[in-house]
Amino acid sequence: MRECVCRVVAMASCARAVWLGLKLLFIAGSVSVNCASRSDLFDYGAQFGDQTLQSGNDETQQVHLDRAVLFFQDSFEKVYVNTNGFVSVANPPAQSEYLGKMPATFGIIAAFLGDLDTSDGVGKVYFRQDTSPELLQRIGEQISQAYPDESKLEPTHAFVVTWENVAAQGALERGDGSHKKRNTFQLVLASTELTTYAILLYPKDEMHYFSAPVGDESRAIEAGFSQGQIQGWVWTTQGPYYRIPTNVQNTNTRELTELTNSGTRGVWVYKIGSSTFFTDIIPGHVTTVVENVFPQEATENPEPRYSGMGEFTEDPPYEAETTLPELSTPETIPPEPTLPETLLEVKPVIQDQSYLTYNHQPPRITTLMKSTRYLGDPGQSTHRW
Ligand SMILES: [Ca+2]
Repeated sequence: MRECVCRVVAMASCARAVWLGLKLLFIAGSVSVNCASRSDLFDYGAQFGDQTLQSGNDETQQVHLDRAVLFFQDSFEKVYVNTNGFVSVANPPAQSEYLGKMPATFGIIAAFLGDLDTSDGVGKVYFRQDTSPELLQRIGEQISQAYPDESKLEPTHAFVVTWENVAAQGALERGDGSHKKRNTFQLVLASTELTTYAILLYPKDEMHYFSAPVGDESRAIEAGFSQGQIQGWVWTTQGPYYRIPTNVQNTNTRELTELTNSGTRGVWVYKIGSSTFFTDIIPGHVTTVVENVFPQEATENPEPRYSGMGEFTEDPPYEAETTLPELSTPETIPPEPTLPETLLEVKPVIQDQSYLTYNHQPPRITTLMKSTRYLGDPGQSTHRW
C-alpha cells in the first residue's frame, strides 16, 4: 500500500514539474512574442510598389506627396527621405551638419538618426505613398489603439518608409564583425484632412546596434521630432523638440524595442501635426501590454532609465532579455493520474454496512478516497474507512 502511494506521489510530482517547465517556456515565449517582430511591419518592398533610395552613406530623395503632411502647425507637400534614418520637411544639409547635433535646425522626423550606411547594397531604404483601403484600415486601427479615448481614426493617406538591414557607417570596413549588425525599422506618416500621425516600429529581433560614429566617437542613436528653426520678424529661434520615445533627455534608445505607447512593445504612435491649434507632439496613451499567450496581468512601462552618454559608446549589455518574470505556484493543479492501485483498496470499504447506513453517494466517496491517497497519508485513509 505504501509503495503504491509513493508511486502516485512521484507521478504527481513529475506532472507538476512538467507543468512548471511548460509554464516557464510559455512565459519566456510570451515575452518575446509581445515584442514587435519583422512580420509586424507594414508591407514594404518592390512588390508593394516601393521606390528604393540610392545606395550610399548620405543619400536624400525628395518626394512630392499626394496629400500634404502636417508637422506641428505647418503643412508640407514635399518630404525628404535620407539614408541616416530620418524623413525631413526641408532639404537636409550634409550629414556632418546635423549628426550629433540634435535638435536639428531643419524640420525632421528622426526615426533612428545616426551615421547609417547602405553603400554595400545589402541595406536598403524603401518608401512609397499608399491609399489602399486595407493598409489605411490597419494603420487606423493601430493609431486608435494608442488613443482609446478618441473616436476611430480613418486616415486617407500613408507614407511608408522602411530602413531594412542598414549598417552603421564604418562597420563595413572595421573587420571586427560589426558589419553583421544591421537594423530594420519603419516609419509611417498617416494623415487625415486635419491631422498627421507618425507610427514608428522597432522589431526587437531586427535591432542590433544603438550607437553610430560621429567623427572619432561612438554616439548614441537619436530619435525625435524637431520643428527646426523658426524664422521670426527680427530673429530666428529654435522650435520645439520632442525626444522619442518619452521625451526624456539621454533616454536609453534600447527602450524603443522594449516599451510602447500603443499597446505593442516596439510600436510607438504620435500625433505630430494638425491644421488646428497645435503646440506640441502628443504621444499615444497605452503604455501597458497585455500578455496574450498566458493570461497575466498587464505589465506597465517602468520608469525611464537614465544613463550618461558614455554608456552608449560600447552598447552595454541589456539585462532585460534574460530576466524572466517571477514564477508563482500554478493556479491549476495538474490532473490527477489514474490510480488503479487505490481503487483496489476501496472495495472492502464500500462493502462496509456503515456506508449504506449513512446513504453516502458512491462518486463522492471515491473522490474523497482518491484525494486522501493523493495527499500521501495511507494510514489515515484506511483507518477512516
Ligand atoms: Ca551616413
